[in-house]
Amino acid sequence: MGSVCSNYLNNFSMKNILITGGAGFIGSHVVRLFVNKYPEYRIINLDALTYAGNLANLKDIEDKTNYTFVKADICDFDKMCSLMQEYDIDGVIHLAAESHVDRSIKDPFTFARTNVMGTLSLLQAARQHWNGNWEGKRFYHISTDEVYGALELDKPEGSAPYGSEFFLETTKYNPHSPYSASKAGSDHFVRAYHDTYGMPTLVTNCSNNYGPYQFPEKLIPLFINNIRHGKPLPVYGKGENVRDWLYVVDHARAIDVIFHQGKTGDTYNIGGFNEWKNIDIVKVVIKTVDRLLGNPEGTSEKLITYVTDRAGHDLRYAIDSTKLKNELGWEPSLQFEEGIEKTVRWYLDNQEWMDNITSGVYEKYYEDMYKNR
Ligand code: NAD
Ligand code: TDX
Repeated sequence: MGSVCSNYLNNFSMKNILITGGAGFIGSHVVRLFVNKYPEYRIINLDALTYAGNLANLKDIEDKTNYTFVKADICDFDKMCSLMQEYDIDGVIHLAAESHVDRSIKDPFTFARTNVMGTLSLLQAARQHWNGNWEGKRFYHISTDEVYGALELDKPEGSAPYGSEFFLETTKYNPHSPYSASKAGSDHFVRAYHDTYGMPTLVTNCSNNYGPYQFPEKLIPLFINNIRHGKPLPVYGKGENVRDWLYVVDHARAIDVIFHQGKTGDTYNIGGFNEWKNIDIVKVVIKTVDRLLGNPEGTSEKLITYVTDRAGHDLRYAIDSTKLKNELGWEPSLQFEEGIEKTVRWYLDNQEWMDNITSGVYEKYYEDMYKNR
C-alpha cells in the first residue's frame, strides 16, 4: 500500500455515512459490512424502495443502534439537502440507481432521471452542505464496466480470456445502452464536481456481480428460480456474450477499502479476472441446481431456450483491476466455483425471499417483457 493511502486512512475520522440504494442487491451487502465492521460510524441507508429495493435484504442488521433507514428519492433535491443537514453527513457512498439493461431499453427516461438527475441532486446537496470545507469528506460513486462499451471477442475458442483487450481506468467511455449511457452521464458529473469545485470524489467501475439478494430479473437468480419451477431459461442470441463475474461480498470489500484508502479524484476498476460466456454460466448454474436438488445430472438442460437477442447487446466485458490490487492490495477472495455454489445454495435455502418477490408485480412485468419472444 502506498504511503499516500495509509496517511489518508490515519487521518480519516468521519462518522456519519450516507449509503444510497442500500435496500438493493449490492447496497444491502455494503450496508451490512459497514454496520457490522464500524460500530463507531452512523450508517444512514437512503432508498426510495422502488421495485428493486427490499428491506428484507437487511433483516439481520435492522435493529443495530448505528443503523438508520430513510425512505426518500435521490431526485428530491430539497429532501437531499435537509437530510445532509439533519444527519450532518460526512461521507456518501452512492449506489442508488436503475440497474437493469432490459428495463432501460423499454423506459430510458426513468434511467436518465434517477441515474443522471438523481446523482446530480445528491452531488449538489453534498456540495452545499460541505460548503467548501472538504476536510474528512468523501463522495464515492459506484459505477459499472458497461460505460466502457464492448470489447472484441477475438479469442472465442478455448478458455478465458476471450479477447486480447481489457477495460482499463483510462479506456475511453463508449456506452451503448440507455442504462450505460445514464451511468456514464452520472460518472461525468461526479468527476466534474471534483474538477470544478474540488469535491473529494471517487468513482469505481465494477464488473457483473452475483450472490445473495439479487433481484430475479438478472441472469443468475432468474435462471436459478426458473430451474426450480421447471420454466424456460431465455438465453439471448446464441449465448456467446462474455461477462466478467465477481462475488458481491468481494465488491463490498473493495468499496470499503476504496472508500477509506482510495485517492480522491481517482477512478478504480473492480473485477474478478473471471470471464464466462453466458451459455457456459447457464450450464454451471443448471448443473449446480440439479445437483443440490438431487436431480440426475443434465435434467434441466432441456429448459435452455434461445430467444431474440437483447438490442445493442454488448459482446464482451473484461475488467483489468490491476491498479486496485497494486495500489490498495484488494483481490477477490472467492473462486467462482465456490461463489456460485454459495449463491445457488442461498437461493434454494431462501425460497420465501424469492417467492415474496415473484408472487407480485414482478411476475406481471416478466410476462409483459417476454410475451413477444
Ligand atoms: P439494484 O437495482 O438491486 O438496487 C438499486 C437500489 O436503488 C434499490 O434498492 C432501489 O430501490 C434504489 N433506488 C432506485 N432509484 C432510486 C431513487 N430515485 N432514489 C433512491 N433510491 C433509489 O442495483 P444493484 O445491482 O445493487 O446496483 C447498485 C449499483 O451498482 C448501481 O449504481 C449499479 O449501476 C452499480 N453496479 C451494479 C452491478 C451489478 O452487477 N449489479 C455491477 C456494477 C455496478
Ligand atoms: O434472461 C436473460 N437472458 C440472457 O441471456 C437475462 C436477464 C440476461 N441474459 C444475458 C444478457 C447479458 O449478456 O446474460 C448476461 C447478463 O445479463 P444481466 O444479468 O441482465 O446483466 P448485464 O446486462 O450484464 O448487466 C449487469 O452487470 C453490470 C447489471 O445488471 C448492471 O447493473 C451492471 O452495471
